[in-house]
Amino acid sequence: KILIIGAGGQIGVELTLALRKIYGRNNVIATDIREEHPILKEDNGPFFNLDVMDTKEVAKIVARENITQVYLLAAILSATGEANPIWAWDINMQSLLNLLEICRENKVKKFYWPSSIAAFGPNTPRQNTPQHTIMEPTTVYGISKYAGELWCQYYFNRYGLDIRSLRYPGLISWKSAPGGGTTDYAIDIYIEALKKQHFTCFLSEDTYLPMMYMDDAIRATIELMEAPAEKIRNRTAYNLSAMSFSPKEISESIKLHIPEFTIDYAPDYRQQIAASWPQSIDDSEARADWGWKHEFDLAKMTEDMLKNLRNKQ
Ligand code: VAH
Repeated sequence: KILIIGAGGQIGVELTLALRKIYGRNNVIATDIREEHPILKEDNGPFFNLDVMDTKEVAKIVARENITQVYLLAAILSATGEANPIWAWDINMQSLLNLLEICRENKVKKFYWPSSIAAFGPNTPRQNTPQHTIMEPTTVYGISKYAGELWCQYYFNRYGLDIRSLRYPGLISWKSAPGGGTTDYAIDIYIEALKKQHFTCFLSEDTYLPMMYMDDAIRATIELMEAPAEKIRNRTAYNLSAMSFSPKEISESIKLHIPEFTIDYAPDYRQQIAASWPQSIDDSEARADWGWKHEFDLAKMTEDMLKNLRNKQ
């Protein structure tokens, strides 16, 4: 059985639905500290309220439900993390350490924990950022993701725990709300374009960032987890990429569908977070090792986002 922790989050909701399609609804247990997400309620699969920091409770569920795979998606993201650094570090790190120990003790077969391009920093080469390069993240979220990658590699090397991870770019989705990220302007812009035909962007117009449509991110996660263990060369986290764009470029792609759409820019504290991250990512090792290939570019994503957001209204 599969346990998903943080199943109510931006990635969690869609990953839960996707895994249930593959493994069967009752074999994928969704948990979250918040009450069950409406989309999961509708899906009517197994759900428990669970605080990832309650180690005893987590261990009880893993043992009682004969869990063989764990997806740990609970985290405090970059923008929120900067407002509460110690709290964000504690949650992001202690949750991972709790689960690494529980998975080791219960001989869980596979463990997934997401990293992020936030694990890179301002000294990292910013174009086509390589898989192996200078890290030195400058946000608490990024520090926790880089430290977490090294802990994952440690548990693989020392205990043989089959842990896998991806350095997600900014993820764009319409089904579930984002949670305090710096890249979330790229979600809000679509919602505001439909509602008000105008958007005030908290990043400057030429802020290039690596981005990915959620459909691609979910497929990448499942393809990574289903690849034969011997193909996995990186036990920190794989670089993963689809596209890079700036607020100016995404607004142009929206104008093709909503000609009256206008945008203005009011960069805030999230500008320097974005400025510390790469502008484009080299994911050739993911493509070579387990056949990664993205499907959504900016035009295709904009079309899909606007179509789905219109239907959702
Ligand atoms: C954030 N969406 O903005 C997340 C992600 C690369 C960005 O880690 O914090």
